[in-house]
Amino acid sequence: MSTIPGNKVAVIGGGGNVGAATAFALIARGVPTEVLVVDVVDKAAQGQALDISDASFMMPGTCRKASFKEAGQADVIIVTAGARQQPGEPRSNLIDRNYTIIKSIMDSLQPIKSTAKILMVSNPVDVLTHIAQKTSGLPRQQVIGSGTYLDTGRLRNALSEITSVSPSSIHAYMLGEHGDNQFTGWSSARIGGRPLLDHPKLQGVDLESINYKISRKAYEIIEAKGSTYFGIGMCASTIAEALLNNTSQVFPIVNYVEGFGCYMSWPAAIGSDGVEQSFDVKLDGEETKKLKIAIDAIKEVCDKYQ
Ligand code: 6V0
Repeated sequence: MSTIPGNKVAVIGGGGNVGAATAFALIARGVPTEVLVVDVVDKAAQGQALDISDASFMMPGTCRKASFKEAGQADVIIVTAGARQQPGEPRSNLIDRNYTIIKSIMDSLQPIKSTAKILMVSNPVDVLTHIAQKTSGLPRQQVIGSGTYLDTGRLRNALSEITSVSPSSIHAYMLGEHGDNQFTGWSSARIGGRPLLDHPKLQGVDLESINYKISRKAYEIIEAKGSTYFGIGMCASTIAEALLNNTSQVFPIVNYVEGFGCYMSWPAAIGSDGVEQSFDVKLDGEETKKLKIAIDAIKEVCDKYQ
């Protein structure tokens, strides 16, 4: 099939589980894009690209292996490369290993297309988004991370089971950090225009146990099958589609929040220029304390990687 101008998505680390799930989701969801699979292990990229291209014949997208140089000219560059968590390991442990990998990737992609958007997925995603922005040379607005979008999906699924309302009609966010310092914005959550916590089926429900279950879900999956990839693949492909199609959709993604002075998982509207608007979420006293803990934790690590 011929290429689709202005719709090129590169997946760096596409030879691995998350990269392949992301590339596959782009094709399976019918995003009309040319997906470029790139990996330091060339054979892994080749294998995944060939396999995914077999799934593309009835869809508008195409998939093939590509070089780092070609990926640098993509419209959206998704980075899933790097070490993953071992069973029981916190995401923050991955920083030293993945810092070196992300820096070398940004060097290999140069010169990066000036209008490209980078979507970081590798963990710890909040800090690695900061590092990708510093090392890519792109403006902050064009460098984002998948953040707590996946955790927000887990939250909405859990709330949907309790309230019997579709997850897409539950306006609640996981915020702060995609990691141990994430928290739920309960006080700002809405359902049908009403405060979520007023819903009759949520009366007497232990909210902390919902939070705990969500924050542990990745650990549970890793314990059982070694890694998580289908959910995040769907999230990354959805964010990429919003960037390509200029939809101005709001996601809880890692973006630079001026008021906090750091990258943070926070609701933002995104389109073809990257981040268009970041929102001022109302928090209660307890949530404000949790936000401060998340900001301090992210800043402490980012300060070491200026
Ligand atoms: P994986 O299956 O080991 O794949 C990683 C891939 O990266 C491999 O194919 C490597 O060859 C490749 N790679 C390593 N170094 C480079 C390099 N310099 N250039 C290009 N490719 C390279 O791991 P998996 O896919 O499971 O996880 C990848 C990353 O995603 C990890 O950091 C995970 O922690 C992270 N995840 C992030 C999630 C999120 O919500 N943000 C969710 C799940 C996993």
